[in-house]
Amino acid sequence: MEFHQVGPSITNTFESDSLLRSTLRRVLPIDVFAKIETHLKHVGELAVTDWLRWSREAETNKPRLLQFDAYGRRKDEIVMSDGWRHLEAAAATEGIVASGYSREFGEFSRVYQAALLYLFHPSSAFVSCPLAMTDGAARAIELYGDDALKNTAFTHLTSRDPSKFWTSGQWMTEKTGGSDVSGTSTVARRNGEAWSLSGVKWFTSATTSQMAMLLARPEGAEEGSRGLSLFYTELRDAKGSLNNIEILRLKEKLGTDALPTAELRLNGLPARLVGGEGHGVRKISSLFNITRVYNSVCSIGHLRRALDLAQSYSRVRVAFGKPIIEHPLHKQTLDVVESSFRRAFELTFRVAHLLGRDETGTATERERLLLRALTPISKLYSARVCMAGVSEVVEAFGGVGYIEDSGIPRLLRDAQVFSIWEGTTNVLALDFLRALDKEETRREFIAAVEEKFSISVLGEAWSKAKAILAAPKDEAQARHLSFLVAEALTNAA
Ligand code: MFK
Repeated sequence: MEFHQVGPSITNTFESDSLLRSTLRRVLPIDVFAKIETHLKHVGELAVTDWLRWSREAETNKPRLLQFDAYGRRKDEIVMSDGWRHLEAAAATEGIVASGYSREFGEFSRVYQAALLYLFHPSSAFVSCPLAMTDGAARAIELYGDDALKNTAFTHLTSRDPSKFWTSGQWMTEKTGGSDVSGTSTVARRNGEAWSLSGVKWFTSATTSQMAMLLARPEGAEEGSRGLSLFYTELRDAKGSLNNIEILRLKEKLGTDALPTAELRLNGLPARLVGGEGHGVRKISSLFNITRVYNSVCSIGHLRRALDLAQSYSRVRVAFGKPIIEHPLHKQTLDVVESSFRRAFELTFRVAHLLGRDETGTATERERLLLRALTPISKLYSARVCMAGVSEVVEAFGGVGYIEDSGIPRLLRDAQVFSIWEGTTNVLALDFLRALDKEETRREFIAAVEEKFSISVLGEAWSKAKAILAAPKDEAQARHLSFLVAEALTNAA
């Protein structure tokens, strides 16, 4: 009889994830763990049943842009799959954004949320991307919004009711500025209290959202990022038509196929100023610091899924007379990926906890500094670990890993986005230097790290990092330094 290889299988991703469970048990008070355990089990089951089915459907039925109706009228409608809509609704129901704001578990709320997102992301077809921006927008409104925005937009963004839940875009990237946002050329014109914005937004990944936060330069404002202001806009009017927005095209991307990423032209888009004029980059950093935490959580969730598949496959695939997991070299190869995954996991959950402490006013000054400095480190490190690990997983499947309908190539294409989305590795490494700009801050950072970790655990990587931190600032070392810090802080993982 002809031989057919059995494929990999995955089961409830909460129950099968001993690292997630042990980390939550260690970090959370017993009563908090007891309260969330049932929910996480439920979510872990959805991740291998309904969500997995819907995400496959969303990835197969990619978004389509219908620019014109049959009579040539412009309509600029993005048609999304049922799978995508189900996943967005599920995200609301399970409180993936809301859990970060109800704060029922105080300083542990972001840890709980990170666990939810980690389980959701790999079966979400990147609905996790609009959720990241939604959460970031909620945070920016919490910090800078007026009462009207807090009572409307914020309530929608943090709703658990799918019929009320809104997602938000974060429209920052323009042709003139991807990493260098100071080059933003969208112009804001004032008419009394009202503003209208005109320009082209080059990457907008939540074009089906109800609202967006974006940067624009008020007429006459100074050059550079300080002259930019932060704005809030609603994409559609009361009749559901786009508010002076043209969708120019959907991007053809390397991966993240289910996600509608578009180029937009704003022709006098009505908008509201958030937090007063100027210092737009500083204000929108409250948003992208959240999306960077999401990026880290999604990276480790993504790699966990890839590893689960490779480990499962290694138990059912037989070569040279035994399952390939019993071949020491194959086992060692997967173990190396598993161990780098554990490091990235440890760092990401640490940052999530610091974020929760900061937002609930329980963080010390040193912890606030650690949060600021480790957010870019966790983001750049988890992205790189994910990309390298998924590449190894593709190889662990041999030829099948190179074949589309195994689902494995998609994992690799999608992983590549993590080091670009919300800032490249180099931009993040430089952000780490920005966070430690002053000599005094660098000394405080070293003290904060040594207060939390024993020197023997931090090891040689920490000694090397400290030597670089003590020397005059050298941008060319930023990346090397960032990886040394990540390695030192995760030695115990
Ligand atoms: C999921 C799939 C997605 C689908 C495909 C997506 C493909 C990719 C699409 C994208 O375009 S993602 C890219 C998104 N873009 C970014 O993440 C921006 C990357 N660039 C940076 O992060 C730059 O470092 C930055 C724009 C912040 C540089 O801006 P500036 O204005 O030249 O920096 P400057 O002058 O140092 O900082 C201005 C202010 O912001 C300062 O505050 P003050 O006004 O009080 O002095 C900084 O301290 C503050 N700031 C900057 N970064 C900060 C921050 N504050 C807190 N946290 C930070 N991280």
